[in-house]
Formats: sequence, C-alpha cells, structure tokens
Amino acid sequence: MQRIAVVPGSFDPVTKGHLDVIERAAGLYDELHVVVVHNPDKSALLPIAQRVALIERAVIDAGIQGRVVVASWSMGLLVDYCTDVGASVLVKGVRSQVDVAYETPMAIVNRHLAGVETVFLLPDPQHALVSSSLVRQVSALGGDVSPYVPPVVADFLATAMTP
Ligand code: COD
Repeated sequence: MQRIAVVPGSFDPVTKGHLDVIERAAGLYDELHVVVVHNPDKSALLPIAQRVALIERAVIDAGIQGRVVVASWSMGLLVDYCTDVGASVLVKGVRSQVDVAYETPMAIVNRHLAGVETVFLLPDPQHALVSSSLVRQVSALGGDVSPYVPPVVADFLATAMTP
C-alpha cells in the first residue's frame, strides 16, 4: 500500500525551513502532497496561486518533483483533502513550544475527525529560526532574504516586490 502524506502550510512565501521539512518528508513517504492553505489568522502577502508556483519551482530545483505534488485547498477541512488523496498522515515542522502548543489540538482533532495522524519533524538547526513572516518583513524593508528562502523565491521577491 502506498504511504501518502500531506505537508500543509501558508507558505507565504516558502522558506528554506519549509523546504527542509518537505525534502525530509519526501524521503519518508511514497508520495507527498505539499498543500497551500489560507490561514485566516495571518494577513497574506502573495496570492495562493503564486505560492503554489514558487513551491513547484523550488521542489524541481531540489530534485524531488517525482514524488511531490503541490496543490492548494480551500474547500473546508484539511483532513477532507487528505481523505480525497488517500493520505493518512500530516507532517508538520515544530520549531518551538509555541509551535507544539499551536499544533497539538489540531493534531488531536484531525485524528478524531478522520483518523489522520500528525507526524512532527524537528527543524534543522540551520533553518530553525526562519519563518515566512521574518522573510516578509526583511523583504518589505529592502533586505536580502536569500539566506532564508530558495533562490526562486529570493529572485521573485527581488523583482516582483520592488516598488
Ligand atoms: N523549520 C521547520 N518547520 C517550519 C519552519 C522552519 N523554519 N517554518 C515553518 N515551519 C512549519 C510550521 O511549524 C508548520 O508546520 C508548517 O511549516 C507551515 O508553516 P506556515 O507558517 O507556512 O503555515 P501556518 O502555520 O500558517 O499553517 C497553518 C495551517 C494552515 C497548516 C494550519 O492552520 C492547519 O493545519 N489548518 C487546518 C485547517 C483545518 O482543517 N482546521 C480544522 C481542524 S484542526
């Protein structure tokens, strides 16, 4: 039986921390879906379709496109996406106690709702402090984001976001 997992996130934009989790999860499962979800608690920088396009390019550049599907989901519960594609696992990166506190109730509810388990991966220390909000802030103030994001995202932000 194929082991299918989902890595969800806002990915606004995708960072090297996200990509580290995606690459490692891709090595653990037969098929991995990276799913862009709108997070109503966050104000968005990029349209969902743009985030998907940047992840698709970053996944190709990382050489893992064979087992990775990039998609978005706005039709309700994330576990409904999991059920639709036959995924039994959600993979999330946890950088801190704050992430654990945020993710734990969702993991319990998702298991109760649909039997979908959540697997937590610890971050690579090199990328542990990276977040999309940090990238958005540095980019908005004209700083160099290339240490924190895949090259395709650095190039995109440097061109598309320059006033
Ligand atoms: N290193 C490792 N992991 C990282 C790093 C890093 N540097 N940065 C982020 N991560 C992890 C995050 O902890 C998270 O697991 C994932 O990567 C995505 O992060 P973000 O910031 O892009 O995305 P979020 O946190 O805004 O996304 C939250 C979701 C939309 C995925 C979440 O709210 C969710 O699962 N929603 C489900 C909606 C639903 O169905 N709700 C009802 C039942 S709970």
